[in-house]
Amino acid sequence: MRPSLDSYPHLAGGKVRDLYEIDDEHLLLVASDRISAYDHVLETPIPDKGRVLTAMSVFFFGVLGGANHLAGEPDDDRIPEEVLGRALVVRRLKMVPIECVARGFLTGSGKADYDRTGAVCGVALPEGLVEASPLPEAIFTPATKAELGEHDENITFDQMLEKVGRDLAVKLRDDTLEVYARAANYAADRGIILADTKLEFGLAPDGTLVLADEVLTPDSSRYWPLDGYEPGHVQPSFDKQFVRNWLTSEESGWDRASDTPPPPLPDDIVDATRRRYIEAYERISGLSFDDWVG
Ligand code: Q0Q
Repeated sequence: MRPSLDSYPHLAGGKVRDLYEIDDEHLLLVASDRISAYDHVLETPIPDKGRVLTAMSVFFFGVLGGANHLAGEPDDDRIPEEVLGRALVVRRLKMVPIECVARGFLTGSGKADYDRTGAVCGVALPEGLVEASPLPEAIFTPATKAELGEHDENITFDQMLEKVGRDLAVKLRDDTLEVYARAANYAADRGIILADTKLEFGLAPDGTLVLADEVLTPDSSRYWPLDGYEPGHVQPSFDKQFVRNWLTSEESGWDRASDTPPPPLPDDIVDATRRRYIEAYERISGLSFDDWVG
C-alpha cells in the first residue's frame, strides 16, 4: 500500500515542481504537468509532461554515472500512487546556492549580457556573435537563485568564489561543463542541439558533491532541433514551440505585452506538445515511453 501525498509535508513549490519531506534523510521531488511560457504558468496542463521529464532525468542520471541524489527506483514504495512516474525519492542534501549553467550557444540572458558587455558572467566572447551563435567552447555561467517568478541573476566566477570558496567553485564549474559536454554530444548524435542546461548540486553529509534536482530536461535546458538550425534568430524550442506559436498567434487573442494571463490552450496544441515531449525522450534515450512507470 503506497502512502498518500498528503502524508508528506510540503517543503517547497516551484513553477512546475514540488518538494515534499519523506523523512529526515529523504525527500520526494515531484514534477507536475504544468508548463510555463513567456514567464507565465499556463492554466492548461500537458498530460504526461511530468512523467516524461522525470524519465529524462532518470535516463541521464544513469548515463552520466557519478554521485547523484537518487535514493530509490522510479517505482519505490514510498512514492504515492497519484504521482507515480513523475516523482523521485531523493536523498536530502545541503544544496549549493548557485544555479550552475553551461552554455554551448549564445541565447537568452547570455545573449543579453553579451550584447551589453561583450561577455557573459565575465567570460569575454569574440565580437560579432549573433542570436544562437555557437560558442568557441562551452562556458560556465553561474547564477544566483531568484525568488519564485523572478529571473536568476548571472554572476562572475569570482563572485561565485566569494560565495562558495575556490575548491567548491572549481569543482562545480568542472562538473557542470563535463555534464554538458557529454549530454550535448549524446543529443547531437540524435539530431537534437542541447544549447544550454542548468544544474543544481548539493553536499552529502560526508562532503561529497552530488548532482541533484532534475537534470537535462527541457525545463532545465534549451533543446533545439538540429534540422533547420541557423544562427541569427531565436531558434524553435524543441518542446515548447507549438505553445509559443499559438500564444503569439492571432487565434489566441492574447497580447504578450499585456499583464493578462495567457488563455487556455486548444486540445490540438496540448496533444502536439505532449507528443513532442515524448519524442524528445524517445529520440534521446532510445527507450519507449510506453515502458515508463506510472
Ligand atoms: C532541493 N530544490 C529545487 C526545488 C522547488 C524543487 C531544494 N536532494 C535535495 C534537493 C533536490 N533536488 C533539494 N534539497 C535537498 N536535497 C531541490 C530547486 C524547488 C520545488 C522543487 N530545492
